[in-house]
Amino acid sequence: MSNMITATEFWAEQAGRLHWAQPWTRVLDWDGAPFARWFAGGTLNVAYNCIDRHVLDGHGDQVAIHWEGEPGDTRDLTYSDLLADVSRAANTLAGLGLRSGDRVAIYMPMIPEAIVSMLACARLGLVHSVVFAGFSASALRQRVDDAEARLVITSDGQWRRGNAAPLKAAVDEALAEGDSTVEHVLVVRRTGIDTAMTSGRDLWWHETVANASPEHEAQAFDAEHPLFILYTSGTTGKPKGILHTSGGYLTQAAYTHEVVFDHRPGRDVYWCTADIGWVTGHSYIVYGPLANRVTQVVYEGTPNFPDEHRHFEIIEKYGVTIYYTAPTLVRTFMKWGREIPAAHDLTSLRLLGSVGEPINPEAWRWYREVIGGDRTPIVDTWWQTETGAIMISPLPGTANAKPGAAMTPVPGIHAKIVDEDGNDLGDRDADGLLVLTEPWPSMARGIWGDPQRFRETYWDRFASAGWYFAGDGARLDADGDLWIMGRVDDVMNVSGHRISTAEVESALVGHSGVAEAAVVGAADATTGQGIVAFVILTAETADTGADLVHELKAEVSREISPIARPRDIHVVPELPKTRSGKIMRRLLRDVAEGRELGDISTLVDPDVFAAIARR
Ligand code: 6R9
Repeated sequence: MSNMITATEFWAEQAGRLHWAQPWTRVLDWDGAPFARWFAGGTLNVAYNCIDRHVLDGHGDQVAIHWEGEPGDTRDLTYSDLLADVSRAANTLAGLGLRSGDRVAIYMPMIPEAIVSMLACARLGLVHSVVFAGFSASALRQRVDDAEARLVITSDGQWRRGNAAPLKAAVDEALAEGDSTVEHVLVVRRTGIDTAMTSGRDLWWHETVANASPEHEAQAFDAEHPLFILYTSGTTGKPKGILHTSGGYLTQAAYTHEVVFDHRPGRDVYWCTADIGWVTGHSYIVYGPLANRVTQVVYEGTPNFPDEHRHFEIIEKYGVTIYYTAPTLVRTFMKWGREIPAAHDLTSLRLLGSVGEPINPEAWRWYREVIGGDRTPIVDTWWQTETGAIMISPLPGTANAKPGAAMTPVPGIHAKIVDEDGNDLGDRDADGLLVLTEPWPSMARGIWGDPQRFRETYWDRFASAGWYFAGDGARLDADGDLWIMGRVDDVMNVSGHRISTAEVESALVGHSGVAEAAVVGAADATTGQGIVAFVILTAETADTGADLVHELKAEVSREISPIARPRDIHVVPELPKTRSGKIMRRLLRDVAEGRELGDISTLVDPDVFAAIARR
């Protein structure tokens, strides 16, 4: 036992990866559990850690970002370039009167200015809330209001499969009605499409940031200073603003990026294909990689523009060594056929990663064989917006990874499988709920504005043990390796995106033709799950049929995002309910997946349901 290091010693050692302006006095303060304080008393600047220190260490000329625009334009940004751009943006934001702790919404496509904006916020102690640019105006408004953002950073438009789609117009729409807390909208010109500017409120990036001073001295903030809010779906219709802070978050993002991807600065060319609108973009494009002095590819567009070769061309062009993507994209590649990757030299790849949903063994094998040339390890990384960083993953040195298994918690992390009542099911042959038993540095510090919901959602279920309930089911096999089985709550996972059934239901019943709606996630060969809705129409609309289904799909796209668009909508006369009025989602899932019906004995009216199933 003598050479065993304690958990706090372990994390203190990991925090030593960062530059601290002032050292911490206490590694973990868990007195206010479940609200942790890590590295209390320490101060640091997150942007300084991601940029300045690399320049000061003589790496200013190293490329930080190989950026590839969808239309084919490219930009290389070195660490010196990044420092100048982030400093300019920080000076501009400070000049607008933004002060440490203020919130900034970032609603942008995958362009360098998006990353620059996040880092400029971090540099000033502003709290960013990145809203995925595929989200609708109303989703943006909801998030802007919840965080009381003073500034929105956006672009005139975004490239999507060769078309310039407006984006700033959605910001105008979002802010049109009623008072909002937004004082300014800062707009990057990306597509050149006509864009209305509201005088006094809206500013062009190229007229402000581009002319600002490239010198800015970073000030250190408390380790627990808020870094960002990121909204994610919960089991209710209202998205949760997950809050992350500075020192612990950056420590674990940097630690995991190095050990899970075996990343070595100056040698690797890394590419994480996520969007910055998701947590993966935060932790594994921006913070972890840049803290580790990465050279990375950032691609603006879709994988099939101008054709299905695009990702493989990019891997070949830049000599990508580490490629991190989602199972849904791997399955899409499978559908396109192996001759597409086979037309390219992919031998630079030495490590592949997967995130966002369980990867089925068939996709895992295809990924390794066809993309990885049967050579590369695959790291299947389990984590969540709430965990901030990777928690469970094989490490590349341990070559025994099993297709489809997330394997074991990374060093420093402790997980268990328990039953509904919180009984520990042991470390072999167990099937139950995944819990995390010890606090970790990058854990969420709460839900913005709603501490009670944070306790209720994650901590109340196993409160006496003090465990974090992840919302996922998992299995420990005979060797003690972990297999993540997917959500056990009403959260769907479509192409790695979390969408709550309640959110889609509320968009559907928002339509005047719909009386009631129930939504389930059904297994889908490409997207993992597909959204299947059952709706009861109001008397007036009951005979409009197919047109209405089409209109309802469009309504959900508009209200939430095209990602949330139901795959199927079934018009039904009745929904299966228990006597206590709960919709029996399990049965709807059986119907949606074309299975024999399970037990329908608890239904109020089993006959009605049998009629639905026959349709
Ligand atoms: C990083 C991210 C979190 C939920 C999580 C789980 C699912 C993520 C997974 C995985 C199986 C993996 N999930 N990674 N399931 N294997 N490797 O995806 O965060 O968007 O918050 O989603 O995604 O269900 O609970 P987030």
